[in-house]
Amino acid sequence: HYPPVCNALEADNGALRDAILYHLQYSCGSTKKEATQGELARAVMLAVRDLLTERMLATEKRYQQHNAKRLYYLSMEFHLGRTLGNVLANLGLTTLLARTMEELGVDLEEIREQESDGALGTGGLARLAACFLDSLATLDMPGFGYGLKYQFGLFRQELVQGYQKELPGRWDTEHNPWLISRPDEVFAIPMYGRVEPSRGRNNRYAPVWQDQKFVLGIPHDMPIAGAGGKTVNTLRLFSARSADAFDIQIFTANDYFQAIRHQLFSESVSKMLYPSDVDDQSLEMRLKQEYFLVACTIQDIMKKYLKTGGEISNFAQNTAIQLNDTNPALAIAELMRCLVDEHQLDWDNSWDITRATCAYTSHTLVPEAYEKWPVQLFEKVLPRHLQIIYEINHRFLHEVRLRYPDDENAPTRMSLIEETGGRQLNMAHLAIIGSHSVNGVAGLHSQLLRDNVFPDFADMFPERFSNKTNGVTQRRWLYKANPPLANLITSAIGNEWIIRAETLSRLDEFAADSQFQKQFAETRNHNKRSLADHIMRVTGLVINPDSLFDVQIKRVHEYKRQLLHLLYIIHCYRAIIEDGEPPQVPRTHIFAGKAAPGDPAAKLIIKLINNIGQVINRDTRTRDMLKVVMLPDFGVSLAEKIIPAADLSEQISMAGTEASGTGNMKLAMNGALTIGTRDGSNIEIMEEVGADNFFTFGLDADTIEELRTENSYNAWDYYADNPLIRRAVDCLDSDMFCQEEPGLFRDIFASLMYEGDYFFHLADLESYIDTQQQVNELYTHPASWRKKAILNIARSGKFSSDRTVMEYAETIWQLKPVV
Ligand code: 26M
Repeated sequence: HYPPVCNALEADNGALRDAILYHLQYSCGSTKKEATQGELARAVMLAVRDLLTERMLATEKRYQQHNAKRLYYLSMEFHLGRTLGNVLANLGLTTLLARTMEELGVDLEEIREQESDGALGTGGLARLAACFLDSLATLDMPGFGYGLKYQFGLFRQELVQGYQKELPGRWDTEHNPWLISRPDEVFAIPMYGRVEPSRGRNNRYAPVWQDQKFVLGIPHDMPIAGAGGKTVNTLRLFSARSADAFDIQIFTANDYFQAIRHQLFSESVSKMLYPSDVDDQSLEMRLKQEYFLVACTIQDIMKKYLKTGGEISNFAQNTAIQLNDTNPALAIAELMRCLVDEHQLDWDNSWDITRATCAYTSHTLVPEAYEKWPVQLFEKVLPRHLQIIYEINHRFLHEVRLRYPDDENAPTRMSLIEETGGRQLNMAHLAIIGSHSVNGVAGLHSQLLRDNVFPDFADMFPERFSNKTNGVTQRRWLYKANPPLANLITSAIGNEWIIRAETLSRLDEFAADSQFQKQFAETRNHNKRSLADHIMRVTGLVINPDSLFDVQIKRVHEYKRQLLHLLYIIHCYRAIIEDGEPPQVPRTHIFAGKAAPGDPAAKLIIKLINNIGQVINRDTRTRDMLKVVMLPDFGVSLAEKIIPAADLSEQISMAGTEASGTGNMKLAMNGALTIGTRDGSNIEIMEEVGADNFFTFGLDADTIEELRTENSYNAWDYYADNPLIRRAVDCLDSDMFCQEEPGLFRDIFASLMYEGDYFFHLADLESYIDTQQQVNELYTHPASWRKKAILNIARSGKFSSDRTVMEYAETIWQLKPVV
């Protein structure tokens, strides 16, 4: 069973209080009387951090004693959210701290609200990485995150007159109490320069990379505590510093401005997170960032490995590197450079080691998301790495020709270098060739990777390809985010589910129990009231807490089809005002999500959500039957507020576009019912919870593929055949929702009707409306609804990231718990 942690502290109440007061005085230079909320929060976090630091050191010692194999999870993004509440939950300190703060006369909730989200990421890939770190530590596995310490993480979103406005995020990386900076462990990272051929030892060809510029990488460690608090791993984030700042000479050399300029140039490398889903102009900076992460990481791994007495030849037996999408795929070239140039290993040995070490996960089916680097740019920044990539390619294409002698196009299709449209490096090809494992993140996604995206590679290396369906940590997303429900679950089945999510299945027998249902409904009502209060505070809008809460919370992107949801809302609105047909149940539609700053289509969708809300919310004819809310600044903390209050989870991407989805899992785990297409992990959620307990609709991926190849989707057919569809879509051509800015949404109308609509909205709209009708129907039978909701929780065990991480550990990393 889940151990009640930190028993010692529980007994020794005074210790935590003393530690907080100590830090208030000596770390914040303040007193209890004078301290601001911010200073109190800092003192609390530092006191808690001390507990983590002890465990972190003990954990490292344990790993060294066991000479344990280590996993390095390389990711350009980690979306951590707040840390304090999560640490308290995992260490079992929540009650003790609450009591301590009460004694000190401080409101713990206010202190917790002081912490801002660590949002060093844009979307699902970044949050998945954070869930994996939680699971690795909980499973006592030596798994370490490696990323960048951006000065500016993801932008903060405000809504100004319904438009997204981007502001700097609030996460303070400079004075962050969780981060332990280690300036003494600095790494020097070379870039630019040129390669000179020369003869090394034994007359061996030994190219020399010369005249490089150096950027320094400083590591900062964030302790990652697992449940129970026995294991505390780290997330290591690098920040960039100028090499010259450490070289006093340049400042005394009378070239002050030159020195400062060089400093700015270097430090810009970790300045900000690029919203990855946008083609931007700053390609060169992005390339430097990706390389900087990879180079710091490989140096660090190698240094640690050698320091603990490891032999280079055994490197892969002791080290696993997981590449979180292609962003860190350069690790393959950098590891080769390190082995060949710095450790003078021969090529074949180096290549075997590299491939045995690295593994690659793809997270998308969006074609634009597959990274390609212009060869020219690459050559300028990383001349030695380009040579290495040419050599890898040369040898690989030789294999391809031997293997497919009759397929003369195979080498062109599979090459690392694309010759069409300007020479470009294909990073996915590098990742596949240089890894022993390639995986997708849900069953359908992995199949589509094999069949459609990388068919040549799947044919040549079938054993490399596998599926690892995503998961989420139930500790943050249920235990911490939803205490009323978590307590109810524990009172029914005990608390083992916190570390063994599959035991949630014990709830199955409570699904029809009227007493349990009643208590479940109470938790839901409580959460819905809290969310209604929050909505009131943030937007000024009064919503009906007894209405059905219908939520769509995720990045705003055309493929996720927020527009489909909006067309349904418009349909409902017109049915009320024109047909006098109020819906069977009152609904509140709750949206939240950010658009990429460089994605005008997504930004216009945000404006449309807000305008539809404006019009509908103040139309007295809808009374409290229909409301539309958009909450600003979606992120982990807002998700933690919305998810526990959701009745219905919208997962309506066009089939074949959402790699997996993880919000769908969080919502199901909290007892929301899903309305979803047969896409990503929706398919597996439906399999687990049962088709009776899931609302599915729309075309499947095969049918969509067919329509596309036959070129037979025609939006006008659906428009002509169904007057309700026409009535809804026509609103976008009119100024119904943009009286003040006439014609504002005509581009959306055009994208749906004239431009072939890549996302086939209208093909699924009728089926979606019908299914929403079934949702209403069911909601009028509370007992049936609750039973299905409880069954969703009971059968969500598969979607714990503990399960996912165990699968990676067994089949890709060969990683074992170290206890
Ligand atoms: C890039 C350029 C232009 C347009 C879009 C992109 C782009 C799209 C997706 C870039 C990156 C993208 O994916 C990153 C990501 O977060 N993917 C998500 O990963 C999650 C974890 O595996 C999955 O659950 C989500 O389905 C997937 O979208």
